[in-house]
Amino acid sequence: MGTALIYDEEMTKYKLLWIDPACKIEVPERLTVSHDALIKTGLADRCVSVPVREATEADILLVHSEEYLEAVKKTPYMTLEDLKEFTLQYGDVYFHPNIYHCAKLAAGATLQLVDSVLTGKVRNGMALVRPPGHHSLRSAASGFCVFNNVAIAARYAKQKYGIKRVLIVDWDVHHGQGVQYCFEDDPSVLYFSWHRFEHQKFWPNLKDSDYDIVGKEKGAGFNVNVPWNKVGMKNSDYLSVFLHVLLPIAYEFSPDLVLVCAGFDSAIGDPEGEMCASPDIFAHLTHLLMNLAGGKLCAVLEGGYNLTSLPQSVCQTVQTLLGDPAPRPADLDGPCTSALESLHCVRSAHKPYWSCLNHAAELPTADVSTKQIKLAEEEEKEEETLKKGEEEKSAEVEAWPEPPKRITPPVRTALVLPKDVTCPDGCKRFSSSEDPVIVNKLRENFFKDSDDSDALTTLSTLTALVEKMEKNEICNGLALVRDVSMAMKCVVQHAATAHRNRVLVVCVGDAVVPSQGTDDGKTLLVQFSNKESEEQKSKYHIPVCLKKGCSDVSGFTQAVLGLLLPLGYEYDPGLVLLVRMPGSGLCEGAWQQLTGLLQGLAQGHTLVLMQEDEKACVGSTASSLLGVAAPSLGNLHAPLKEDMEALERLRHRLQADWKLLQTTAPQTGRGDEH
Ligand code: FKS
Ligand code: ZN
Repeated sequence: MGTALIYDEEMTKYKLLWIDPACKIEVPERLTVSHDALIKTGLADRCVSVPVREATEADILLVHSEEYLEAVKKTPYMTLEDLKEFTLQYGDVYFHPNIYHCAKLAAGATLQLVDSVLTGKVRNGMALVRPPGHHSLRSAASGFCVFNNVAIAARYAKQKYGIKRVLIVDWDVHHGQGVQYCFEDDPSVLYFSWHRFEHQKFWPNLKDSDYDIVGKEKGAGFNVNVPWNKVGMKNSDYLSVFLHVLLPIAYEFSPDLVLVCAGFDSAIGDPEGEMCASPDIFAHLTHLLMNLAGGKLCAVLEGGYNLTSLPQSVCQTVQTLLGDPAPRPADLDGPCTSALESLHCVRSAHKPYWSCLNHAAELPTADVSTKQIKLAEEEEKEEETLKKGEEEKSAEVEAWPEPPKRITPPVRTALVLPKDVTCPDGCKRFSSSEDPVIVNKLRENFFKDSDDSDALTTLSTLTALVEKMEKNEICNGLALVRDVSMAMKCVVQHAATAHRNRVLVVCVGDAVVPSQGTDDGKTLLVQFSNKESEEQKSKYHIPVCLKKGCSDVSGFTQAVLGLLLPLGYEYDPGLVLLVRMPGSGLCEGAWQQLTGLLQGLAQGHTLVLMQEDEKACVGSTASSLLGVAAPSLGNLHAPLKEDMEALERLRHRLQADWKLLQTTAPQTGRGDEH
């Protein structure tokens, strides 16, 4: 099942016809450079090309008023003077004789994408459109937007396909207030947006964009705003918000469809956003959403005004949708104080609505008045800047390197299986001729006093497989072995001595885990079990105790999102060793989610170890390794209170060593300390 790409040159055929500094950045080249880059990199060729269509009046009326539609309909016949005047009633937008046609195509392209995904023609896709949509209101154009493409698509998916829950992720750097207003009282559409806010000093300057606007009536809790109060946010800030806000809520919400307002003005170099996230962060943002809704994800272009970082970011997104492993994320050194303040505020505002946040830290009570103070401070600062005439501040952006080409290994998934187990489609059975040096070393370490030649063969095969993964000849692998503990020990030992890369070992279930490498940081070991007694021996050995072990899906999922992934991203391993102990109690769906999510690390280099008698799991595990989306976990019940409290304590304890685990800012974090 492929990835759809929807584009039509016609949408480049309108532009600003007069002088307006607010609108001059919204140019036709935004689309051409993005599409050209997809062609030049060969990505476009790998996609299923789907034609655009015009949205019908009925489609547009799903969101907009008849009066507004009638007004826009007249614009193709207006003179330049009339167009200028028509434009004046709205904010930061321009009209052109051909924009109505393009706006119908932009909305229609979005619906074509939704149709392609929901009929199963493709599994996901991206639409490159102009004009964008997320600011437009029921009866008004705004911020370059005429019709609200994504909002229309959400209503359309519900109406035409009976979709129950839609998640809209708006990673554009502006607040999609149009989407928020459209669904603010609707619990079937969860809207998440992060946006440059600067205590309301940034366009569209609305109180409604702050973290305490959580939705109304039945929709309370289904609107999630993350305000950025400083510019210069980086990869760590974005990833922290995904791991500690969006994903916990999204997994609890359990959408049937994910729509992304994919604006790339949140990338480095953008004159509007002034943020510092690198284009390859979009590979991770995309990857992290791809196991929701069974992989049904539609990305729709919104903003993005730097004609270099825009096409780079678009390519990262599309390549990830195609299933290629994401590149190792760069410089994840933890979120900045301002981002932590926002994180803390949103988590606290949403505490009442989501059981995953039930144990999040409270906000200090004085916060409402703080808002006024912060705004005043911001205003003062601005005055000072003006006085000093320091206008050059935004002019200079440090150059960033072009994201390196993502080379995908010739073999995606290699399996080490007993002869009587058939190799699933799309995978390669792995065997290797024995390297006498390795065999001798293994015999020395593991078989001093026995002569188990079968086991020795398995171990030497595993070692060879790890070697091939390190050389990027194979992406990932799965081995069914007789003795999981011994295989784990062997791979860890090999890695700690021979492997140049750091190894993240994720152990699911009870086991005596090897501590090799955890003293010098060559391995990071995270173990999920119900063994209370396990104590942490070093920064690199982290036992996670859950009351019912891994059998409580909610608790396990939250531990993966809020603990394992932040640790994994910060540690940045070159290999992930995922070990499933016999009788771990982890259900198949959660296991597939874990396998899928972990592939965001180490360029997808994951080696899975399972016990011989778990043959039944081979098919589903292999398909997760091949990049097939995990099935949705469905409606999760609330996780156990004690587990969530224990998790929160553990995170708190580890925060000094692992910055990506932080969810509160130093100054405002007093509320949760005892
Ligand atoms: C110029 C001020 C411009 C308007 C910004 C509009 C942003 C539009 C967008 C969209 F995705 F809709 F295109 N203010 N210094 O990027 O959010
Ligand atoms: Zn934007």
